Amino acid sequence: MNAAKYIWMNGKFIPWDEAQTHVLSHTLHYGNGVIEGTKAYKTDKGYAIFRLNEHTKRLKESAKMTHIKIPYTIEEMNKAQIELIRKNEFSGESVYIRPFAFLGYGVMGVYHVDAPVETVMAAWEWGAYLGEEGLRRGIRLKIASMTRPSNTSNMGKAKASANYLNSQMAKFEAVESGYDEALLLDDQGYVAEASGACIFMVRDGKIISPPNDNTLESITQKMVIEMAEDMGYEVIRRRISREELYIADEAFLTGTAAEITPVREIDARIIGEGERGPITEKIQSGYFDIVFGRNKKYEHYLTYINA
Ligand code: PPE
Repeated sequence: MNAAKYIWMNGKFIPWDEAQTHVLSHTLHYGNGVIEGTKAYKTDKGYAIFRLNEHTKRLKESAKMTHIKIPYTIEEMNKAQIELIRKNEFSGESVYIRPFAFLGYGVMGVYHVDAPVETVMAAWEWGAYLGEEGLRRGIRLKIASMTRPSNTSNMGKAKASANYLNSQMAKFEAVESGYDEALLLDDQGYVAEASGACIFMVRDGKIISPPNDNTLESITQKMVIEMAEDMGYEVIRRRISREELYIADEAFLTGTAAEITPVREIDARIIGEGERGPITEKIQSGYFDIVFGRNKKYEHYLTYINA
């Protein structure tokens, strides 16, 4: 990964290499940690963080769900992220921000509430999540043999570290099988989400994405829906089964890291023409216009770090 200069840890900026934790940290053993993934883009007016407050709020909400008491307010954490981008003096087109909270050292055993809470904001330059070529040509998806954990056994709306074991196993299976990314079904067999992104399909000019019944409440998904409706498309939230995806005209993934990544193949079925579809292309360029500050209408979603 691309190291940066500073990391914000428990209220202070410290050199990147000094942001350390004990090997007996609670989260390393039992997996209760919460993360965010936020992105800053280099606009004409300097770096701007996209939908900062919503990401920070979701971190707080994930922590509430998994019962981690983050001792900082949303405002304090927003400020830390703005300062983090300034202090690190990045130069790339975009910067990924990873705010997170985990349980530190001092308590062993599953009962977690007495473990100390560590709060961290880190940022680094991270290129295209599924590759530059994936953004242009589309990626190949494999439906994983494992499903998303059901709502009776996990909390899919918490962006909790523990949920990423499921994502990791699915991703590993997909990559081992020669695909780029994994798509997970829910425990009822309906399409849920990819290992680290949401999914949309296009059929007969309509844009369709599953409800968040068994997925993260994705901020990029919300952005795409608002933008697509403004462009005049009909957007439908409803359950999708796997065979319907196979015959979609277009499909694409959405996420902070994945941005808008076209899907050209799913389980050896070519989607549409096997390339980035025309509606996908419009959504993708519309999204980049928003995050790079080229669309005034959505500028309220940007927090300029030099403002
Ligand atoms: N579902 C999952 C499981 C997920 O991890 C993400 C984001 C999304 C949906 C999309 O959410 P949003 O970013 O709010 O639109 N995945 C993050 C982590 C990726 C990683 O590998 O790390 C991200 O995109 O930042």
